[in-house]
Order: sequence, then C-alpha cells, then structure tokens
Amino acid sequence: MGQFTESNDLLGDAAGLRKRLNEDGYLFVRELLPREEVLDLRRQILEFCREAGWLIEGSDLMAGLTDHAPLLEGDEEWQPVYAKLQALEAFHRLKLNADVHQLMEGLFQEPVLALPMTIARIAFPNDNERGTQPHQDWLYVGGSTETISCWGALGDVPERVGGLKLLKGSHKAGFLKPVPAMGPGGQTVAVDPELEWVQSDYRAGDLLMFKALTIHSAADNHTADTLRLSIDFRYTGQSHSITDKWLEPHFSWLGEPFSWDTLDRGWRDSPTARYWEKLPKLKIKEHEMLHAE
Ligand SMILES: O=C(O)CCC(=O)C(=O)O
Repeated sequence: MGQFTESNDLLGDAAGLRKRLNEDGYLFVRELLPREEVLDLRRQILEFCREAGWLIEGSDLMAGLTDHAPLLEGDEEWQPVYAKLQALEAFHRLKLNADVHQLMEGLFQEPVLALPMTIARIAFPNDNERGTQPHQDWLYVGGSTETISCWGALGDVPERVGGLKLLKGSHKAGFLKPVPAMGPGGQTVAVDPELEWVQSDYRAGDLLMFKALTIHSAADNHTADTLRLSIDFRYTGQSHSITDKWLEPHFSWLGEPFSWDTLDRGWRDSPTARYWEKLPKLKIKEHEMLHAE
C-alpha cells in the first residue's frame, strides 16, 4: 500500500491542484480544516456515544474506546445517536469552511456548492467484513461526474484504525458496473490489480478530496476497541447538475427525525441552515440510482 501524496505545497496554485487531481484522482491536504474545530465536534459526538452506552465506562472520552457489539448504520440502536449528531450545527458547518470553499472554487473555476447532505460514519472495531467496500461515489451521488467527495477523520486516525483508502488513478476507467456487497451502500466494483491502493494516517483536520469515479473503500480497523469517526461531504460547481436526494439530510428516508425541519430547529437563523435556497437557480435532477443486478 502506498502513501497519499500530500498537496499542501500546491495550496494557492489552482492549476497545479487541478492537474494533480486529474492525474491521481485525489488530493490530500494536511490540516485544511481547523484542528480544534474538528476535535470539538469529535467531543460532542463521543458524548452522544457515551450517553448511549457505547464507550468503555471510565475511559477517556476523546479516545473513543468501545466494548459494545458492532453496530451498522441504520440499526435501531444507532438511529437516535445519529439523529442527535445530524442536529449539530457544527457538524454541517465544517464543510462550509472558507479554505475548503476557496480550494473548491479554484478546482471548479466558478462558484461552488457544498451539497447539503453531510454524512458521518461511526465505524466499530471487529467489524471489517461489514465496512464500506470498493465503490465509486457517482453511483450514489449522481448528477455531474465532476463532483468531488471530501473525507475527513474526526480525530487522529492512525493507519491501524482504518480510514479511507483509494485506488490511485482508478477514475480514468470511467463508470464501472457495480455488484452486490456487504457494508454501507451495499454495492461494490471489480478492482484493477495493476493500480495501487494508497492511504496514510490521518490527523484531525486533514482532508482527502477525490473524484466521483475514483474507487475507494474503508480500510480495516485493526484495533480491538477503537471507534473511527469521520465526516464526508461533496462539492460541485454551481453550473453542474446535482440530484434532489442530496439536498436532503442523510437518512431522510427514515422520516421526521432526519428532516431539515427537525435537524436545524435550533440553528435555523445561522448561515449553515438552508444556504442552498439562497443560491442562484441550481440544476437539480431526480436521482436514478443504477442498482447492481
Ligand atoms: O468512511 C467510510 O466508511 C466510507 C466513506 C465513503 O466511502 C465515502 O465517503 O464515499
């Protein structure tokens, strides 16, 4: 497994960043997000995990240590914790960070949109077969194939805790036909053995950005007791198309606890709420997801 190429040296050089993104299919920037803000968000999420009884009693909160049986997203016991997390203004605000926004404008060379749906993963240890399998985000996101996904660890995530790994250069093969698989998303694609998987340790604030056709998956969590928390969100140019589903909160299909009316009740007057409704007319189309046969 190779290491990510760090692109901090290209910050401020939009053409250089675009070239690297188009060549490798990803950009990895250390501490693009403010570390303290990320750690504060981690603390708030881990408080919810502790209240739910998922953390080892008496352990250091920020270590995120668990002795709870693995839960998958969507599980009944997971839902109330995730609803509280999704109701945090700080969680939705992180993607609107000015440095991320500016970098995206440089990549798209036009005003950009952070897609409202923002996802958190709480990955339990001892559950590797059910982790996210190799896939291309475009299957789930639809709209423009130029859309860029961003993945950030909510805390320091050394390689033994997993994190996101990706197949360098895999975007060049275009859209691949998915087949059914375990784990979030429920689908996977065949991986070209000639291409190289890359990963690194992540520190709170680092951001991995990759193309909608770049194959990626969750690396295994080799610890016996450590939760992995992460955030993922997406950006596109305002002239590009997006799909209606991505204007809604993650898991909105479960109804009222995951509707904007419930989630942003406490922060509706903040610039984080409904910012997309104030933008010039967006190109929104229906999401027609291709299902694996
Ligand atoms: O963190 C994960 O388990 C997977 C996230 C992912 O695949 C994505 O951001 O597209």
